[in-house]
Amino acid sequence: MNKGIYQNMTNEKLQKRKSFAVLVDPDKMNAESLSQLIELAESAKVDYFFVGGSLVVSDYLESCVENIKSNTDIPVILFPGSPSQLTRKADALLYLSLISGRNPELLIGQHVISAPFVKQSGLEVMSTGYMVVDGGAPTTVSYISNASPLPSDKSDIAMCTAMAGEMLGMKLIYMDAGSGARRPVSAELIQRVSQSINIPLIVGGGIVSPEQAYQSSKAGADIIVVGNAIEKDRSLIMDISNAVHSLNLASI
Ligand code: 1GP
Repeated sequence: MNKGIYQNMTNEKLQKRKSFAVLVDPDKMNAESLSQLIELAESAKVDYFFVGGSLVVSDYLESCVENIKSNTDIPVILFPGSPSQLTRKADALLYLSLISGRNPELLIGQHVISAPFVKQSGLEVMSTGYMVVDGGAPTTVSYISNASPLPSDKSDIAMCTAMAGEMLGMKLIYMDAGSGARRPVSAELIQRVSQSINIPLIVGGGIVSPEQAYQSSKAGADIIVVGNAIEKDRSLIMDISNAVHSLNLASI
């Protein structure tokens, strides 16, 4: 099993190279739509598949991961909304602690419960400071987490939260406006947070156009995540991937 995904992320960051992750929600997939998505992702040179969601109600997660694994070498990283969304069939796990909230269950409680499974799973575990930022509408993640999102105009809070996450030993920071957010995380917030940390910064939630993906990457996001928009329009995979990767041309 691939153990070098985090190493790869930090190498890319050092070289100021940007990456693109497609979020797969198993509830919204069947075998046919998934194989079409994999094909498109291969040709668009997508860097990662993230698999999961705030709430996964189908039992398709494990076979979804297996399906991706047997059809592509693009790494599969679990992005679980709860410990029930874990499978050792993936390559890596975003071990999320909701550091923007004050709900102890999501800061440490669920990790205690999942620790024995995670430890022996063989997954590459990447501790991630997860920051939910207000995206202009209540999202599933803010309801489920029972925690208020970080105000989108308070960049000082975002910056201090990310710094604290890094100093507590988190390997990644993920700023998320929530799936289907009305407003993605602003370029200003991304810029301030990225300038205050040295670990890779993942940004997602409400990104619906290549231009937004480009601006978020340019502002300092190392990995851009898109889910909803691609579910609606598959052709965006190629356009968003090109937009994000266009920033890498200078570093070749
Ligand atoms: C949500 O960051 C992800 O947790 C992606 O959001 O589905 O809005 O692209 P979208």
